[in-house]
Amino acid sequence: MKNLGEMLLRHEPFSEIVLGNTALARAMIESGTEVVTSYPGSPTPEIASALLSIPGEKRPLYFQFSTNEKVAAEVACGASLNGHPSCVFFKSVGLNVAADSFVQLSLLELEGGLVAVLGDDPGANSSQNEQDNRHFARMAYMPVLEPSSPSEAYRYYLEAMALSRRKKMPVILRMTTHVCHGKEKVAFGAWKGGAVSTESRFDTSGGPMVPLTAAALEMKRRALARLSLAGCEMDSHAFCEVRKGTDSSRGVITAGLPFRSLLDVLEDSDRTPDILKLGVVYPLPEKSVEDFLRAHEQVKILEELDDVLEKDIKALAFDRGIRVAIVGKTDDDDRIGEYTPDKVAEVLAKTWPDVVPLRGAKRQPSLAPRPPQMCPGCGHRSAFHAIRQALAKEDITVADIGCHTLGFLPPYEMGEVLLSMGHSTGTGAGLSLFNGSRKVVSFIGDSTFFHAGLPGVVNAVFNNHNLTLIVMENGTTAMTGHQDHPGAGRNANGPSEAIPVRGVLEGLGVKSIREVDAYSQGKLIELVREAMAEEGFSVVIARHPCMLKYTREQQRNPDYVRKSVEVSQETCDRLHVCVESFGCPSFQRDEDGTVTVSPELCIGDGSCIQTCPVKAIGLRKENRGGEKA
Ligand SMILES: Cc1ncc(C[n+]2csc(CCOP(=O)(O)OP(=O)(O)O)c2C)c(N)n1
Repeated sequence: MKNLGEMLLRHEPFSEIVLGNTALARAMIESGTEVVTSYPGSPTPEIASALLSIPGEKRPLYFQFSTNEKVAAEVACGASLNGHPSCVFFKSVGLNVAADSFVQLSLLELEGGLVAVLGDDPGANSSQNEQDNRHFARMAYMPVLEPSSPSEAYRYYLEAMALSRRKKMPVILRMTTHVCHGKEKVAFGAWKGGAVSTESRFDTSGGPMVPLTAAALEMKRRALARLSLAGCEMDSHAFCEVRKGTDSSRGVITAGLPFRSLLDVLEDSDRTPDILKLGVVYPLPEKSVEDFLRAHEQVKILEELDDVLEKDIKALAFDRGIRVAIVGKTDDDDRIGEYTPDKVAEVLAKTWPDVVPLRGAKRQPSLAPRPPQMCPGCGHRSAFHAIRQALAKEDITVADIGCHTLGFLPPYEMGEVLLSMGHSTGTGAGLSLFNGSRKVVSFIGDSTFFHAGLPGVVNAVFNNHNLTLIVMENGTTAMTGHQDHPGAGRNANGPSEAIPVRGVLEGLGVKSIREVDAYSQGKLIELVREAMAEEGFSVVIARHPCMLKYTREQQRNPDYVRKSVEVSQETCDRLHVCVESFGCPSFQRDEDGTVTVSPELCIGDGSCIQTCPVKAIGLRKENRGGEKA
């Protein structure tokens, strides 16, 4: 695909091989979605990259990265109330942050419609848990469509937006990692083009919008009525597809990725059950499910993560007196991990061993697993290497979420507990209570600081907690692909006023603030020691730009010359601080203890030079005298 932005704006129908996330971006444009908001998190950021690949002046919708998922949901809600078809998207655990506002959305008259695209992450590929957001749908009275492929993601988004606009209710499109990142040839429709309307359609005459006691109940009644109507509308062939197998006594009810994996598993089987593939997973399409149950003697519910469909289907069978054997999860293992073909084969074999063909050994990944690690030149590495030297062995360290979570791994081993984005100040504060002998140090990244870190800081000031917070400031949201945050001086649409971390801390009443470039390791050690020696709440800002981002930007310059350090073999006395304590992956230790530098990995930042006790590391001769990164 030559130019993603141009492709997304094509007027005539076309087919293209695209990611599920790219298919969604086109669906947003085709459906006339006018406002899209998000907070970055895997598996969804490529939706934003696709939309942002369209130059701002040509982009037919407004997009923003909000400060967190709750604000993103609120901005999309406000835009929809004003008549603009809106979409908010974020990752699975983002819904926990958004929840307070999110659960209210169905109580409103969303004039323009609102689709919430949720990127669930079975297998916890890049999340702190595997949470199944179908549970939230029940609490929030929102229908959930669940595509199993990029083509379906495209089609279901269009359906979700149409339903949402018709009924003025929010609709969830539940994506999962492989559907977001899978590629498929998708047949797209036409797009007429068109400008965003500036007419304000905010109007409260359609019913109450402020849920004060009696109104809250009336609003709930309206939400429930809409949900059940939407459920009936979606109980159709468009979302409930039956595939005939060779064994008509048995059936499988499934949805999403498990459906695709099931097809893969059954490819070589000669005893294949019928399949009911659900595109709508909440509310349960009762008529389609009932018909399927009545037509079979045994039905297996094949669903990833929790037993959401299973519970609903068993209840339906009981209520309607259907005589059928329903088998869902057989053990806790069935609730864990992604339903890849291997996993589906394993799960299905526990119920129907004869249906699952004998598969050879599990497909092995072609690459050996490698632990994640910080990039060469990462300021977080310098910071951890230094801070480790400032801490006593018994001190307690609290991790937060971001690239700096990798400080948990050897050789730094810092950050001993982790809950969620922005938790570290609060959790650290709790750990500091009745704790006279062990100092507490919490870490937080700058995007996280703005996202959910501020209330913890306010609490630490308000309640005089005794801990040191280290803000690992690299100027970007590095872990999810370098999205701008409020401190970056840019937003998704261009330059914006940077909100300085230090200024915010001062404004929040923090009295003890120190800051230093994370590459100045000696100074950082000194500042952390000073901060920890104080009673009360102290903050150290360890700042260095994300070097992956910086290097990528530099490489766009045709005059860019890649630099590298080298190890003087005459001076090196094999203390191995560079490989064992500093741990930059550019250093390689041979079996005889010789250390060399891989020039393909090294970026010549020189942050390692100071770590060598015998000064054996230096810039390569040809790079000396040049500008330092
Ligand atoms: C509630 C929630 N939203 C989004 C994410 C995805 N996510 C993981 S780390 C991160 C931000 C990291 O940025 P920052 O705090 O600046 O640390 P850095 O990676 O730059 O070191 C995000 C958005 C998440 N884990 N949880």
